[in-house]
Amino acid sequence: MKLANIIVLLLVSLTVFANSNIEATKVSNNQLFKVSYISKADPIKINKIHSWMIHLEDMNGNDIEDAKITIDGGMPAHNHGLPTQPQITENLGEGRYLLEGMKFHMLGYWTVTVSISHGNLSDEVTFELNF
Ligand SMILES: [Cu+2]
Repeated sequence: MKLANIIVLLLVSLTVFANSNIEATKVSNNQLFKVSYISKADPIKINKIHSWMIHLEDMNGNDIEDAKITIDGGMPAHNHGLPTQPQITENLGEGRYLLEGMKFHMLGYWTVTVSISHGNLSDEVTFELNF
């Protein structure tokens, strides 16, 4: 492969990697829920408050409509949490929830943990973001 092609491929992969903070889907730690988020800000800018939409499904693909969701997170390497206290402010129906108050105030590796309780089930999932 020509060097130029390799460089183009690298740039494309880097772009994809950089955009990967915008959305993600993961199964919760105990395999109870499938959890997705989409950032309403694209790209997510450092120090800028923005919203996410969270989507919840059970493992059969049914929307979960009346869950309680709390958010925690931070930078493990720096031993600090999120600079804000993001909250679910609206149940949007069809398993979607509006999460307001997201903010990342420095470059680096962040985790965002979504804790879910629904009926007598609770579980959590941790998303990883790199800025
Ligand atoms: Cu930090």
